[in-house]
Amino acid sequence: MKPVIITCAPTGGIHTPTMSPHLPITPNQIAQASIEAAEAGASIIHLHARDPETGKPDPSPELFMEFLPRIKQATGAVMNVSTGGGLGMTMDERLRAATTASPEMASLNMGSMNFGIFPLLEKYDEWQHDWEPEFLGMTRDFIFPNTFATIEYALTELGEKHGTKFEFECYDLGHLYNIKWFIDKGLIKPPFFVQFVLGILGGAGAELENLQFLHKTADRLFGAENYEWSVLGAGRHQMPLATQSALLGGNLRVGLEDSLYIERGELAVSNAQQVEKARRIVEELGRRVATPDEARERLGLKGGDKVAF
Ligand code: KMH
Ligand code: ZN
Repeated sequence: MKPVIITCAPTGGIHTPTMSPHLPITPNQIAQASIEAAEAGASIIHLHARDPETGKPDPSPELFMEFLPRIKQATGAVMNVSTGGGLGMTMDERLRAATTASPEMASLNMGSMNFGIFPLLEKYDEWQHDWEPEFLGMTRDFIFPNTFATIEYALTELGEKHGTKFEFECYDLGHLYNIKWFIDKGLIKPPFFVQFVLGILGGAGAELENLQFLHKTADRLFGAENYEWSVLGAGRHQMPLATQSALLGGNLRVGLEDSLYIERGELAVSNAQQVEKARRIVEELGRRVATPDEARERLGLKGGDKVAF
């Protein structure tokens, strides 16, 4: 089996400051968390930005530009700029940081869907900021829009024009068929990277059977030799699914974007702590962790010297 590509997503746009004192918020904190995660074994860093005062997800390229060069200088890691952004942002807002930074990788969500994070409301009695309960609550009546037109726009504006390659985030079976549609149109070319996202309310549940079926379907649609696959389990499913992926020959993603915990009832004190745990699991299973350059090679990335930061 090939070495495991570990992606770390240090902050995301889903969890809010009340939920953990360890969630990186400021550009400084995001840079520090990313550098530590890379040192612990993550070869790809999946990045969002937040308003440094309120912690609210913020798409401003200026914020990204505060941490991207710092992480690049301190590590060899591949920088992956999210185009998922924060729930409720327009597609233009979601793309702006990536088209400004011209990174080696960007995320791309492969279908429109319900994206319910409102159940988190019940877990907290008090909030640090008013925006937090409003943001979570609005997802009861929210569709995360990723239409064919917007996906095509990202594939051309970012993929074709910047040579950026994607972390194709697939939350359900139909999303694989959407990838296939764009392969047939010539807009997605191998090698490409598929992230199976399991356990989001609105997408497929985090069961092993789902992962196996998605993986089997992807092999059939794309050909196993044409793509790399990875798994992200939301919340308590994070480490169990990461372990399953390592067992099945896949890659994995951890980070506080996806889970705030290191084990049941215990908050992770850092992103690096989750990367270290994932790495221990991988190595116990007889695999090793891929270096950033191995990830670049396998994913066909343009190289860290061809970005705009
Ligand atoms: N937060 C994850 C469930 C993105 O940034 O494009 C999905 C995600 C979206 O990573
Ligand atoms: Zn993300």
